[in-house]
Amino acid sequence: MIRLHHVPASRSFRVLWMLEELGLEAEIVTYAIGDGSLRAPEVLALTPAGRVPALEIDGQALFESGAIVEYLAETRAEAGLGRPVGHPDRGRYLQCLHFAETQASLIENLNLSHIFLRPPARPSIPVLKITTARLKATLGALERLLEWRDHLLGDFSAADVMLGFNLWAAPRYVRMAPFPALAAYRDRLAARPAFVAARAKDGEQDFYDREFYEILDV
Ligand SMILES: N[C@@H](CCC(=O)N[C@@H](CS)C(=O)NCC(=O)O)C(=O)O
Repeated sequence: MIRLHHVPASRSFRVLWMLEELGLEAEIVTYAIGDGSLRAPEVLALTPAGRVPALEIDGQALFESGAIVEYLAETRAEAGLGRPVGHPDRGRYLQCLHFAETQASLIENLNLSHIFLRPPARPSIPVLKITTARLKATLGALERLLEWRDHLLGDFSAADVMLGFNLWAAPRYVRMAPFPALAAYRDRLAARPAFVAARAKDGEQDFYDREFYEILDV
């Protein structure tokens, strides 16, 4: 039995997508951010910071999307989505897996400032500007990489699941026109049957209520 603890359109989508790439069936338990469901004791027993994803698999419960994606790639190695020790792309593979969370933590900070902060609390405009510029810089780095290859390491890998997922959230905060290679890459990922299957199981997100969030300097 595999059970995924999931919030639609959140980082747990990476695991949902990865499970589909591997052809693994899972029960999905869905939560919402902000309704307290992620703070229930039985959830905290699986994921102590009350965050998703958590994955029950192989007789254990794992949290941290990067660790789970890497674990799945390693333990289901026949699918070829990992880059094992000794593989020439091993270093760049690990770098991409971890860079995904550098980028996602910038998106998370922007989510907090733009969406989750409630009056009378007010976001800091300089912090918003710096965080947005940093997110843009990470997108620029990926754009340069993907100008001359179809996927981060050439062929599709688990690193694309980790980083590719971010491309559905980053455009809420950064205009994507300067990043045509990223747009084409996102289209390639979206066309994967496993991505389509994961989207069908994902559920509707309920935190973004705008296509794009401007920094309102008021
Ligand atoms: N580094 C962690 C971050 C997990 C995380 O922050 N997940 C968010 C959703 S994207 C969450 O569960 N937030 C719930 C909350 O902050 O209450 C991972 O990659 O799994």
